[in-house]
Amino acid sequence: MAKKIQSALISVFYKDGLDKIAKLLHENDVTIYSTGGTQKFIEELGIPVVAVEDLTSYPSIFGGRVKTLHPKIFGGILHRRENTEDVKTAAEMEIPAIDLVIVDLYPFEETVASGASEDDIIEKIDIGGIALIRGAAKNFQDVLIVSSRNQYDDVYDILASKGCGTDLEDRKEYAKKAFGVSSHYDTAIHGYFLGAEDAGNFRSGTSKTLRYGENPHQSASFHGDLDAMFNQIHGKELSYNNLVDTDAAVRLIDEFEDLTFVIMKHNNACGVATAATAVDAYKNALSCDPVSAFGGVIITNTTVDKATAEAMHPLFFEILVAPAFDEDALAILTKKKDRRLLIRKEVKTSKKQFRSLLNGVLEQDKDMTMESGKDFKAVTKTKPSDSEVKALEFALKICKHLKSNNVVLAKEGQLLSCGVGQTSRVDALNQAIDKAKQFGFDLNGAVMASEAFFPFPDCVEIGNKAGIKAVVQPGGSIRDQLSIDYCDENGVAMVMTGVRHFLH
Ligand code: 93A
Repeated sequence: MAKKIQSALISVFYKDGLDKIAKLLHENDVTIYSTGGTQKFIEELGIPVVAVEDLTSYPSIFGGRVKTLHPKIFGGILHRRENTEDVKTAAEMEIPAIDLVIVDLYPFEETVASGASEDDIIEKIDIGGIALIRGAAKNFQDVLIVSSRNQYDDVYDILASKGCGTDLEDRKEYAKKAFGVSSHYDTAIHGYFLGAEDAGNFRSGTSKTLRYGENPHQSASFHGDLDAMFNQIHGKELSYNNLVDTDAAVRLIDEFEDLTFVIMKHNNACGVATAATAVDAYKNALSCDPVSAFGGVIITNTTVDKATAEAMHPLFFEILVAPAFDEDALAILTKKKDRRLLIRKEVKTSKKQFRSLLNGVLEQDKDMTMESGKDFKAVTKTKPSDSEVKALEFALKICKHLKSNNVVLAKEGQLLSCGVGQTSRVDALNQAIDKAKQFGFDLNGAVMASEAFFPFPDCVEIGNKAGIKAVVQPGGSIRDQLSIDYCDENGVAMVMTGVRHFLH
């Protein structure tokens, strides 16, 4: 049997949509208690309201900071209707039973997103409202909690169909939603205090529904603040896969200070080059693997000029991210309507990384270290030349951002080929050598980088036979000496970094 609601407390920030429910309650003789602004709104509908102040005999004080925080309110919500002691105390203290609580919290996240001052943001931390939500949800045995304006329509339907009554099942369901609302709200506040770098922007940003997930049958959404990072000036909305690729692209390009172009495909680089001009960097990046570049994501750390846009225009690519675009470059690039063009803004991102798995979430620090020539420990008789050191530094930066197991083959300023995501390092190397040959690169004098140690000397041997003359790897295998011995016997220079860069 549905339990008829006798009295309700309504305190909402956004009043829109409240009229239907308020009228229904009034038609069913429900006593409505309410706070200042909400009271005014309901009274203007011609519905009588008891002011919270009249119930508590206490005014709203401190600019509204304390308005519902009173035992008559919380006692009315929390006393157990089946407990004779509770009912007796409520009667003695003239505490009325409140059976329905409708709250719409101060818009904390919207206020943060609007760029408001800290004082304004702090004022939008709802205290009374969150306590009402938690109190009413705790006492779901007796009370129905409506904790967001998004719930008005569904709650209206329930109440209308049950003569303004509710079942325990309804009340428990809405208690569950209420704790979801309160936990999201407090997490957003926590995120604000932590700051974006520590928390991950998703904790304080907004949620955006994506067209679909990794595949069309998967629904998906993004939680965070993309607008803070990018200004999309052209093209379709970013998809789930676009976001994943863009993230990988951003991480890789951020390794480079020199003028660089990166082409990403399915989270891995299929072209990276550093050059004196943007157009050369682009062309060299594309030449690495023009087949994979089809449908890829391109990112650069320099302004895209007309010459580069002309070189790029024939390629079908999903996204181009750059710090700026020249007007005449834009005129060319915007000729294809679906192509997404993003201006990247200078914004710090989270130092943390999260991944959902099993029945939980993994959290770790992002891989923020990068070794340069001064960290290289030469372990072979042959030492790398200055230009080989530069090529090794370049190769290692790419290596760090490819799926394990990977091997990178490069020369100074240009990725020649890579093998990625293989279950053995030998497979990764063979893949890299095959691809380099496929696209016409001569590996003589090229360098090789590996994100983790060589467990056997086979990689240095295969690499050397393909023309590799210098190698960087972290070292740390119990069989390191076998790889070193091979290099010494064959005049290959090898350096170790001591730092592994797995990426899974
Ligand atoms: O400042 S508060 O945290 N102090 C309170 O005691 C309190 N009680 C309700 N904010 C409080 N509320 C919030 O006021 C509600 O969550 C709602 O968002 C808003 C409704 O105020 P009004 O009816 O005056 O527009």
